[in-house]
Amino acid sequence: MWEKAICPYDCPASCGLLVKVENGKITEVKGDLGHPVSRGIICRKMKGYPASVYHSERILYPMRRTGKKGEGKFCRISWEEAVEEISSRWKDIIEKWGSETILPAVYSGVMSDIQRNCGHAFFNRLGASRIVMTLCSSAKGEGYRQVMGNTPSLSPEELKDSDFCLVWGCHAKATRIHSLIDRVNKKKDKGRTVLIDVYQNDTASYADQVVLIRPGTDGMLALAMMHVLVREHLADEEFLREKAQGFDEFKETLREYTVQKAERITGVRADVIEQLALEYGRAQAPSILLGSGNSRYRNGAMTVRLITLLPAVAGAWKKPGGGLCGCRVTRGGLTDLDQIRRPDFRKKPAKSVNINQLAGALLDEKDPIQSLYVYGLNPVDTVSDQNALRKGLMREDLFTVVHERFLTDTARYADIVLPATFSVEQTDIYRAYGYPSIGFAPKAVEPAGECKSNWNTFCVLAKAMGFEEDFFGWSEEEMARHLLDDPTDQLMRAKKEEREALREGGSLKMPREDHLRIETKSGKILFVNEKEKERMPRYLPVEREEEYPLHLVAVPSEYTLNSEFADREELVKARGPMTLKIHPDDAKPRKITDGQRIFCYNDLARVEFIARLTPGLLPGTVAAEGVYDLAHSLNGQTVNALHHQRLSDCGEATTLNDNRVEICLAREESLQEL
Ligand SMILES: Nc1nc2c(c(=O)[nH]1)N[C@H]1C(S)=C(S)[C@@H](COP(=O)(O)OP(=O)(O)OC[C@H]3O[C@@H](n4cnc5c(=O)[nH]c(N)nc54)[C@H](O)[C@@H]3O)O[C@H]1N2
Ligand SMILES: Nc1nc2c(c(=O)[nH]1)N[C@H]1C(S)=C(S)[C@@H](COP(=O)(O)OP(=O)(O)OC[C@H]3O[C@@H](n4cnc5c(=O)[nH]c(N)nc54)[C@H](O)[C@@H]3O)O[C@H]1N2
Ligand code: SF4
Ligand SMILES: [Mo]
Repeated sequence: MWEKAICPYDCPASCGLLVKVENGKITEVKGDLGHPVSRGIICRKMKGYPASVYHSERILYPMRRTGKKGEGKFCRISWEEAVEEISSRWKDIIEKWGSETILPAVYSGVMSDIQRNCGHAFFNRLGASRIVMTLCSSAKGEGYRQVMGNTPSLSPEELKDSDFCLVWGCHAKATRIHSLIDRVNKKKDKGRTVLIDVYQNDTASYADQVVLIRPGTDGMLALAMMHVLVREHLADEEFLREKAQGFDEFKETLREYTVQKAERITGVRADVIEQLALEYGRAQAPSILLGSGNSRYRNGAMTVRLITLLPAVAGAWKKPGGGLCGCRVTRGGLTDLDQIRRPDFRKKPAKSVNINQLAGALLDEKDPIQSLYVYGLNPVDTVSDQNALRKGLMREDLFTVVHERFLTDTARYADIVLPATFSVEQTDIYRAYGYPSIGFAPKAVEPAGECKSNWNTFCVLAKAMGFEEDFFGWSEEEMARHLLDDPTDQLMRAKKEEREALREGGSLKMPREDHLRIETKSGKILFVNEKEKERMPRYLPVEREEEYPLHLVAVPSEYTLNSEFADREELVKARGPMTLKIHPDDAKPRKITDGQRIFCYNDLARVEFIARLTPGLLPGTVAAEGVYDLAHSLNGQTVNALHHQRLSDCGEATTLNDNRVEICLAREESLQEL
């Protein structure tokens, strides 16, 4: 029997799946042709999902640590013992130090509404500290918002109508295959696609032109393009008069951003900038598919703010297919997350910890965290400053609970490990973040072993903590019903019959948005924003720590998804060992050749990689693809050990692409056979 399911991972499309159920287990997975966004196309990672769900190393019951922290030695215990130990330790901690010394840590392991958000209700009720969830793209969201407010950006499906598309800081082949298909299908007829990236990733083969740029300098490129548009009278004066605010004042500041100045900063040749600007300005409906790569910098929000101004200058939004794609896709939420997060359960304000500074928080002796509860997150592999984070997790006095599916690098530090379910074993609502689409999928099979979903785990913990709210007595099916029975204004825009059908399982797509209804207070696109610290957008350079001459960026891998799928041998094998892409001009003076083992280092760490020499990036840039686990590292650390805990200019976001490093040979022998 084939059942409808939806992919739970942190990917823009939330693909529709069909799972074959035999004897209470899923045995096959394929794309759901009826899904309005993914239309049957899914990635190879999810085609092999049954191998992950029934993997021999999956955690099937609660465990207590028997070895040292980090060592990975555990013994089986019952759920009753686990819950008793957690609740009695927490009651003790609350009495001695207060509830704020308990910190939950969650991010994007599971993206469906209930399972991702239900922990907030529990920890609000507990009075725990809050985790600020800005590990991904909050600087990008903030930069866009400062110009466009809540105006929805393009849905990727609209890109087919664009005759000139800039794929900007986006490895779409790995992370947005459907958006790329939406674009490329049209490209056969007319219209060019240009990739602007710091390295020639595999998306390049879908582009007509690749523009390589120095990391963190895209704001300067956008300014120089706008300089050319104004100089060549390609700015859409009529559109700007009607729809924008502050353009005349902003226009004056563009004088200094010449293409020659931009060449010195960005590394992109002046004539290429000129050509890009002219092509963009002369296109009928120019579009930008914006990834998050260039927002993960100390100037990330400003970079995105400047890129967001480009389509306004060109009046691109008024043409079908013109505008910017890759930011928020609907005006408001398709579900009301407060119904799951229950901010009303919190009795008084609590301190908050930024997820990118988790390491610092765990090592803070003045205000120590006594207990950490990790779920849907694998911070040892995905968060910055890996070595400091591991040092924090080693603290003997820190009571750590990890709710997981595998004994990840983080779970190895836990005092108690709880077994988590896979998506096909839980009921949930799935909103795609890259498309205006929403789906509902009841669980297809019962949980393996003694695994429990996040929702069911928090319900059990709530009971043990003596919480009496009815909410913690609901089943996840009841929670889903509450959400679907009380649709948001946004969801009400969907056709009635489609909303009805959603309750039975499946997905719907929202009607196309009117991008000309600008959702700022004044109803105008904001060139100048009086509410911001930087009222006038301008180029903000990222500081360079001169002792380290190279810039390191960390980019996604096609074979894995953040730290997920490390369990799948075929994917890990296809991905290969940890490599660092280096330009030959940087390798030569350091006597580094292709395939050698090298160290990449800065003041935080010394991480070993295999050197991959390529002309596909500018000299001065090095790039590491993929999130590796420590077992697949070369010297027990990964690229995240080289990332500082610094935050972006606005949005308190990660700056994981903003690292200065040096490289040197690790050993003489070549390891080309790897
Ligand atoms: N070097 C480098 N670092 C990165 C990135 C990069 O590209 N390169 N990307 C960054 C980005 S954009 C992001 S969003 C973050 C993501 O970082 P994380 O939020 O850590 O995301 P994942 O690695 O996807 O998942 C974390 C864990 O959630 C577990 N999990 C999955 N489903 C469930 C569930 O239902 N319940 C529970 N309890 N656990 C579950 C998985 O087993 C997995 O171990 O990483 C960031 N870090
Ligand atoms: N296969 C796979 N799919 C994924 C993920 C994965 O790890 N693997 N991760 C998921 C997650 S959590 C997310 S957030 C999404 C989206 O993931 P994003 O992080 O938005 O990744 P992309 O936008 O695809 O790729 C980032 C691109 O930005 C480039 N870049 C870095 N710095 C700069 C810069 O300064 N300027 C320019 N122009 N480019 C720069 C990098 O080289 C890279 O090609 O993908 C999701 N899908
Ligand atoms: S991981 Fe991404 S591309 Fe693959 S099935 Fe899931 S949503 Fe689709
Ligand atoms: Mo992300």
